[in-house]
Amino acid sequence: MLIHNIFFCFSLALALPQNAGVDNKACKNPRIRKEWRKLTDQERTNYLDAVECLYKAPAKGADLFPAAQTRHDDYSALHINRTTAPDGLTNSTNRGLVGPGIHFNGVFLPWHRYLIWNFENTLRDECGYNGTQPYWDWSKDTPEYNSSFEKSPVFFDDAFGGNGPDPVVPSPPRAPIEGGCITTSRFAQVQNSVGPGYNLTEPHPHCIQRNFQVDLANGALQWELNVWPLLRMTNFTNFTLSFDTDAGGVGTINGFGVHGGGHGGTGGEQANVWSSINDPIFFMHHAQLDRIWWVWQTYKPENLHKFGGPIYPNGTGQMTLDYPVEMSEVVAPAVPIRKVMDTLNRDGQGILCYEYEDNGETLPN
Ligand SMILES: [Cu+2]
Repeated sequence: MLIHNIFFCFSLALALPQNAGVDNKACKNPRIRKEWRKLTDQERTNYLDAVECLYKAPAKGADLFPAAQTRHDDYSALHINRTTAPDGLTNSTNRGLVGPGIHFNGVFLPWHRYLIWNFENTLRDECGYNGTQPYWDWSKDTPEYNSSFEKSPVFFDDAFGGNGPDPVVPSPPRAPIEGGCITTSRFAQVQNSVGPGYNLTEPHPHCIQRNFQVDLANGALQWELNVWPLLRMTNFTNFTLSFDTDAGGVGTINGFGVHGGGHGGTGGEQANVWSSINDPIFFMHHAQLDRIWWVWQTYKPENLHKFGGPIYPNGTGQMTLDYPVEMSEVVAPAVPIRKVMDTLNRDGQGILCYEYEDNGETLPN
């Protein structure tokens, strides 16, 4: 008992000066993010209204990325730009970045976490939304739950619309995996002007294309088969890189992890590493990926501050918590990775304040 008390006083004395004065930044009322199916009809409508609002509001970053016409384009341009330019498109006209990018490296999960946080804030600050970013637990739409990808309620007419029925898409330029324009839901009207692929210089208005790859999705997006192997990992580098490999080694689709399973399974522009963000299903999918990281961080407390991974997708370099998570001037300032590690900002040094609703998901032993 005495030992316990001494330890308690000692740790309190250590903790107090460090945290003094930053209590106001700590997260007191976290936003709770819910699965699409757990929202009420009104909550779903409110989210869709807010996203539609971004597709209609004018861009703030047209001088940064001349192709951007809408506020949603600001976000798409940001993702395209940070994904870095293909060879030959790195000139100043299109602000083509070279460098490690934001996929297949250490910053992948923190970057997309911070992106979604800013997107959620923009929906709330600029489109009158008072809810949170929902997530799509696609594992519920696989044979594991006696369902199948294309039957997901996210693809309903009153949600994000369905498949692209006509796989032939005319010019302007196409995504690498072509698909048809979606014809259902309010998003059938959307015209995105940045992309497809790496296009930031001139508006190329185009529809949201999809091209479902049902077998790929059903094989790559099961919870116990594909997510449990991730959750069992004890090393962050292995954990994050395994979002893009067949982590279990037993999945039916070799080489596709849960990240590519959602993108490639939806197909069309969603399969484009640069401009997948043009499809509103992007944020639903990436919120689920962020949630998997959150589950990993919370069900074993020692995982909360674990971080690592290469700087470059080819495996070179070592990222640290000081590496910047960079947005664009019309979205949010850059922050070091350490500030987006804890969604509940328990040390008062971070910026986030949300968590995911516990929906009774099973966890590996
Ligand atoms: Cu991305």
